[in-house]
Amino acid sequence: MSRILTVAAGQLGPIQRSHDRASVVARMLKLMEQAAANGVDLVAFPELALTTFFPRWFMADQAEVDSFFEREMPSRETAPLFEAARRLKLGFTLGYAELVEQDGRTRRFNTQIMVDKTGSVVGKYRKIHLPGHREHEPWRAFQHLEKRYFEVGDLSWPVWRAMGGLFGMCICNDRRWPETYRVMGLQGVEMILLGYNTPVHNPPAPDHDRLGDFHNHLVMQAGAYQNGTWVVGVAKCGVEEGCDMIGGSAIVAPTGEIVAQAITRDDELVIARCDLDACKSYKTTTFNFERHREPDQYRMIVERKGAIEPP
Ligand code: CDT
Repeated sequence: MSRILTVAAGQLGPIQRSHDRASVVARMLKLMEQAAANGVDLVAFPELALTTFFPRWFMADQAEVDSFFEREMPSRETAPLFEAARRLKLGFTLGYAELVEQDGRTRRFNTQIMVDKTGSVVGKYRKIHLPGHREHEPWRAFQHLEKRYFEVGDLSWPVWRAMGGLFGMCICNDRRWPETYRVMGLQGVEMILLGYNTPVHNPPAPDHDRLGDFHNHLVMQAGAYQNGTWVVGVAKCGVEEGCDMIGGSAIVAPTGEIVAQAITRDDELVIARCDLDACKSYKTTTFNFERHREPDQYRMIVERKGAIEPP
């Protein structure tokens, strides 16, 4: 048995602050055209794919912050992506900053949607693990103010039936946390699509800088293997507004192996034929959760937040 889905990571090179949404969408459309010409079913785009990675700046003026957010999806500027999906019969995922009136107030999330071949939104995820800090920290070479500009996502990690498989999403820092993959693994996920913006330099821990690419693949490969799922990781990368960001977009099989990987830090399509049935061997043996998991022994994972050392 095989259920082949041809998937592409639509890696994007840097987006400078002066680049408008129309120019970014034009770049994405070019990748979508290439994808369709190569028989791709689904192309994944990065986190916050429509603008530069704005949490690198402290902005006191909320109107300035909000200029990076989308109030509707599709919007006038993003509609061509949805039209291309219909025309090319090509699904896509898209990360963007979402501003929404919800629960009687304005809320802001770091969001990713999945759109199917008919141009319909089939899934939405709001980033849960927001890295960085809340206040201006001028000592840093650049800021990472996701905790200031976004709320923690309120949708957990849903898994959707689409395109003949079971799909889930997460965003950037989420990929470093095993809980992210496990929540989707417990819903039988067969492919996790995730976008990222990862600076090479981590101001609080510069000793990690040389390991950025290694850690990127390490966590995605572990998440894939331990949950018997495909993982598609897509970078926005290169030097953006003077900030160097890792590339390494990769398609990881349920074996834990990388089957395709970007070679540039620019706009690049990374394609792989993914057999969703390749998940089965892992989900029914080594990682047969029903048979082998012992949730009673894992209670601390949900009851305790920070580590408490024994006395
Ligand atoms: N966008 C994002 O989540 N980036 C973070 C950078 C590390 S923040 C200290 C990441 O985990 O890749």
